[in-house]
Amino acid sequence: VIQPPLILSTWHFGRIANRAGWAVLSEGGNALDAAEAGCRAVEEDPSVTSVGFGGYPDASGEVTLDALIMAGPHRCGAVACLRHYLPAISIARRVMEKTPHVLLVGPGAEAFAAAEGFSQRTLLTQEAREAWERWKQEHGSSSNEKLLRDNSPGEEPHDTIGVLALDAAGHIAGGCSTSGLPFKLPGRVGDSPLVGHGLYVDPEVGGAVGTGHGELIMRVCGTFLIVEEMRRGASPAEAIKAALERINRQCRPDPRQQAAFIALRCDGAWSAGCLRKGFQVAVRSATVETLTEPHLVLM
Ligand code: SD4
Repeated sequence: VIQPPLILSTWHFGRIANRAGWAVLSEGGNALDAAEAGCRAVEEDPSVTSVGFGGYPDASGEVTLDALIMAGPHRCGAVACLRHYLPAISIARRVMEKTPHVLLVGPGAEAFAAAEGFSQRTLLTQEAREAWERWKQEHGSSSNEKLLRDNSPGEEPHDTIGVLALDAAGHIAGGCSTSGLPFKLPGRVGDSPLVGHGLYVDPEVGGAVGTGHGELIMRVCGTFLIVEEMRRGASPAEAIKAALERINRQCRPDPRQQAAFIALRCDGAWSAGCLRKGFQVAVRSATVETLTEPHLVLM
């Protein structure tokens, strides 16, 4: 248990998110603003090739973004398959605040972003284009079926920024943002923009965020499952273990596929776990600033 305020973020670039989010929390700001600021900082960083600007494109060379922000069942918004606009997390927040909807996709999400005053950006960097061209030379003539098999993330970067924040007033919020699996089939949407899959937050209980192979997480409503386990009294570690075991038992992950979760209860108790080694979580509070291994590696 860590005394709030506190912020947790996925992967090594979670430190970038935590720096931005902590600037909000340490000034007395709220958890929702911290989660948004954290995701936005990683989206704007071109060196992160799995999120926002600089993210790897889909099989057709188009960068498409998925993002969700959530403070509770009555406060959530998302975009999926969003092209040409940043920050996806802030556009998701506008969906939450300015529309009666939860999720906007593709051209509709882009028209909404434009109407909200966001300007078009080029999301594909030179590095990402070159990576796509290399991939295309190897796989370009493959059938869709083969593509689906081959674009499982091996050593390719494929990591979502996922943030959970708890502010000094005890409010919890989360955000997640990704360009999805690299070289995915056009139109593919992952777990990240879907409530209860890539992210779930319940102000009565806590929150959870997922990363890794979205198809694994989506098949079990991964983060909803974790929050419901915590509602029934499971610790964050036990709740994550239940979700990872469910994935392992029912989704038949192949040896290259990862799934990882962070869970945070409203009292500041937290945990992280993953199917296989490689996942890290960044933690920041008034007394802690660290990038650490998860408590559980299932296999
Ligand atoms: C997705 N879960 O689109 C995201 C990508 C990710 O580590 O987090 N990879 O499937």
